[in-house]
Amino acid sequence: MEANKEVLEIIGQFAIEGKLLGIKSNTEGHINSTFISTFQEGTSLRKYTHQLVNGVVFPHPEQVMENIQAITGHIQLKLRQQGADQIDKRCLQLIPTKTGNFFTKDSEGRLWRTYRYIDGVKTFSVLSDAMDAYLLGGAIGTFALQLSDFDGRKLHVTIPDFHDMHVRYEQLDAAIERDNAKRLASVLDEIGFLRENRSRGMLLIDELKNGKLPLRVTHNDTKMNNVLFSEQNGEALCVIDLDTVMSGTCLFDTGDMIRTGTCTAKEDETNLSKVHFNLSLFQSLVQGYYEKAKTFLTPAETNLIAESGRNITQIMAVRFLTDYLNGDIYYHIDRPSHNLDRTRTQIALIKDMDRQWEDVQKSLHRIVSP
Ligand code: GN1
Ligand code: MG
Repeated sequence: MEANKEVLEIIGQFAIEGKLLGIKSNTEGHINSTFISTFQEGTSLRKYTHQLVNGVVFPHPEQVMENIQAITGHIQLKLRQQGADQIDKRCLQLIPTKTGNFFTKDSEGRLWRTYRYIDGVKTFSVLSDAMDAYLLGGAIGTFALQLSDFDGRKLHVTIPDFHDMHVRYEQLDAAIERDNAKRLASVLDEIGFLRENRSRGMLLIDELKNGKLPLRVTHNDTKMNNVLFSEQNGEALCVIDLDTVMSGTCLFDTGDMIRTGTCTAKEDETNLSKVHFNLSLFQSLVQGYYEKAKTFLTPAETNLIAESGRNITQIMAVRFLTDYLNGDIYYHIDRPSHNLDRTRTQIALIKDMDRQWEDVQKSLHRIVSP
């Protein structure tokens, strides 16, 4: 989507002081449409993030906003109580409209929101440094800790069964059955691999449903580029993209952190010889996470941290392949093979985890059972 007159009109509805200098579109996310504006207020420049929430992915976007308001309020209060510095950089902050709501709707009924833009930060799409991995793990662990006393039952379920592997496999089965995009013949190897791994993939969701894993507040999209790092001192400041905050097992979040933080290539890399699982980054990620989360984690959770990385990589392979077979109706794509490329990187990553599995487990146990 372009930064057109309609976007300008939407931005005008939010309670922002000063003069608009410019807007540009940001194409990083796979789901929502995002614009960054710059305003001049007196002598200072202030930036804002405006987002059109994808109404197909989130059929009840008002509920997404209620969840975000509740958890950002909770985290901001915690930060204030702790006397934290730079609170505006450590938690997303919604900007209200001129009439005091946290969103507005456009002429087609679609929901728009505005956040204060967090400046002076960077994100990673591939990690190479163990210290960054340690800090990333710390940020995800801190997020979980900040919300460990928030009652997850108060949150809306904005995407039902989001991390339910049974449901994701049923969606894949249906996509195979329909073969809408006539792509089935080209993905038989990928389907074979995912079918072989089907029953192992059910472990997390089954342990959650049978009560062996506790229900907590989870972010559900802790991929590495949803963590903002300070450009100034490299500190991991803030976990963003709160759309999928719901209740679940914290292993969904360790899993996505491991999936993205240990992979030596981008999620959509086409040269699979670049896709590896980096064990030393795994160790640093888990160390960083565990130091923050050990006060609340149960043994059942800590024991499954490595498995969670494999599990969430698998669910993403299933979801990308499903979308490829359905004709790319869910994720934004820039090329016809985009969802297939994403599927293949996920499978390559699982295969490399498996090659190193014994060491992965040893590494986990060195950290969690000193
Ligand atoms: C989507 O918000 P975004 O584009 O970062 C997806 C996540 C996937 C991710 C894969 C609501 O996240 O579940 O892990 O793509 N979000 C939704 O890159 O489906
Ligand atoms: Mg997201």
